[in-house]
Amino acid sequence: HTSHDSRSIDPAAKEMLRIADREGYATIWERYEKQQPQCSYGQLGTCCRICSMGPCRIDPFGDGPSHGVCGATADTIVARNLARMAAVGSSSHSDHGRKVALLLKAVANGSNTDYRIADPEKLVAVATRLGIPTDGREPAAIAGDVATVAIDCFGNQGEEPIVFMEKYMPKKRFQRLQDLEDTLYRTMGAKTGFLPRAIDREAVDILHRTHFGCDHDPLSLVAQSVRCSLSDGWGGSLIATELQDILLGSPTIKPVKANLGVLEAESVNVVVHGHEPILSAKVVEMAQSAACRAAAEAVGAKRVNVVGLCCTGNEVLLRQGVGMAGNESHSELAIMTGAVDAMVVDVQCIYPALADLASCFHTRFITTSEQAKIPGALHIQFEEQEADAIATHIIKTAIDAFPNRNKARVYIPQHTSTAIVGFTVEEILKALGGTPQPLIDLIVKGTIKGVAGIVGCNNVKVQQDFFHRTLTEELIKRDILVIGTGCWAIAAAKSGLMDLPARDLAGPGLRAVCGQLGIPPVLHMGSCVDCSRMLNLAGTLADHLQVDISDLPLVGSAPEWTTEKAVAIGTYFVGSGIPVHLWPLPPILGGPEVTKILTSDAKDVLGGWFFVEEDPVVTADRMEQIIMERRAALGI
Ligand code: NFS
Repeated sequence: HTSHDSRSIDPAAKEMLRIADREGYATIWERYEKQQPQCSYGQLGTCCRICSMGPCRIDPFGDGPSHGVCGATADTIVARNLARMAAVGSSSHSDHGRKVALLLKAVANGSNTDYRIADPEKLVAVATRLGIPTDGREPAAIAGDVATVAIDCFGNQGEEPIVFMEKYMPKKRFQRLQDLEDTLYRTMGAKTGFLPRAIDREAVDILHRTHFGCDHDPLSLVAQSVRCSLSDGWGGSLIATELQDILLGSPTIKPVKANLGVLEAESVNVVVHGHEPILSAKVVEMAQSAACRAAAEAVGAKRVNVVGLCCTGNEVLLRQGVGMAGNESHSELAIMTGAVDAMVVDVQCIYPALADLASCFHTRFITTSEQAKIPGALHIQFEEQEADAIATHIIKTAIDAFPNRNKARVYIPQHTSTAIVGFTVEEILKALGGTPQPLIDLIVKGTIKGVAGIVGCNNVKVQQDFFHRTLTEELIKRDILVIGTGCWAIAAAKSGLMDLPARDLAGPGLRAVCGQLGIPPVLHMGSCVDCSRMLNLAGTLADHLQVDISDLPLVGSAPEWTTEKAVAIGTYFVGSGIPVHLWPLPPILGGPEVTKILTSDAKDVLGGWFFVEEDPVVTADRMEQIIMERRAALGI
């Protein structure tokens, strides 16, 4: 075994890993060791399994074959694999968004009465942005129109760009992408689009063009990856965020607790894990019902304590102030506490290993989506039109499990940190007095040098939270405001970086600003679909200054990234004009041309590009350097 300390920097994780070793529970870390050495062709992206003449592998050192059986080069293979990752990642975010759009439609036409329009103000704001009339109209009528526009973004068969992108993307960026299409058409004679036509279409386009014998041109494959990813960031994810705010309420700034210490020895503990707050928000709501409270008391529990993991945890954290049990690598550790009565999951980022692990305990591991079934789990299908009843049934299942809890095996590591969360664009603007101008002034003066957006997961190849925490600390030290989402945000919350005293870790400029505004130096903007909030913030600044996003001192990072969704996010940041750092290595280095396009050519074409770096301090240096170069170009 590697030592506990090399697996995680989180104190709660270290305690739980000691128990895992003692009890012999398998973990991601242990299974990772058993996978060594991992395939280097896979790491470089140069294995192809697309047709049955393969699988083919291209030797990166030039010793073996240089072409697949069909003649595909390393660059073709790498670009196709990358495009498929972008398509899967975009589809995951966007399919989530689709469900929210369909639910808004159902609420608007009265066919769903378990949900309601929780934030009419946000509804009017979204409708206004989309050019939908609101004056004197009933919320349901407006909501119906908003839902129709959103649904149309998925399946429209026209050639014009999707409406949400057109209405939300800052003008200069939209123009640049449009001009780019014309330029590439003129110079390459190729029809290469960057503006997505429909969300579903761009993903299907990738499935088609990466079929045997279609697109073999690395540039064209990368361009379509960008278009598909943009349909996620300015389409599917944006729709998820905006419509969830309408249906579930917009997040507000509030303090919460983060880490495994949010589990309660005396209560029925329900962990919601996955991504869709349509489910998790209901579980939180129903846990407070008189019936559930009475049922919990009847089995001798203090109450039903719902806590979150991963992005659905972020959703209920932001809106309902629910405690956060942890990020991706915490999911097994939560069950090992022996204090989880039910873990309720929907879609995405759920280890199948959780089913086996839960069976070592009294824990009910409950799947709820037909898109994410897991052998060994108890499946309770979630249906939006019976949301209240099904959420109640789920909680009762947890309550029924509570008496089977073996108290002698319960160990809850007593670690929590306070985090101030809920920094949506609306809340940031409110804190600034209603306009982005004060933030712009601070950046112009250099009090804040720029803004870094950090996203992404945990990855067993990186000590858990180490890169997230070190990079974040290094950036705020350099007077760079850090914003972000996803499992990074959970890492930051657990590390105390989202609490007010963390301002003492910031440079003098940022520290003063935090003191003045009463905010932490590191801002939680939400779940991974809420990366759209970061795009929106960037867009708000760009439009206010009448510049492109790529002119602004902004930079992104996905340290500890794991999933295909992270590929989509990184790619739509780049396509939106934001340079993005990545670690671990993306599986592209076996394709020299693809690597050059993404790390160098993209700079001129899109204004955003990728760079790879293993050391967090060097990463912070490079991010600062990018910010300083952009400041210089703006003459500030
Ligand atoms: Ni984002 Fe969020 Fe976490 Fe990674 Fe998964 S939960 S959607 S993909 S692992 S940050």
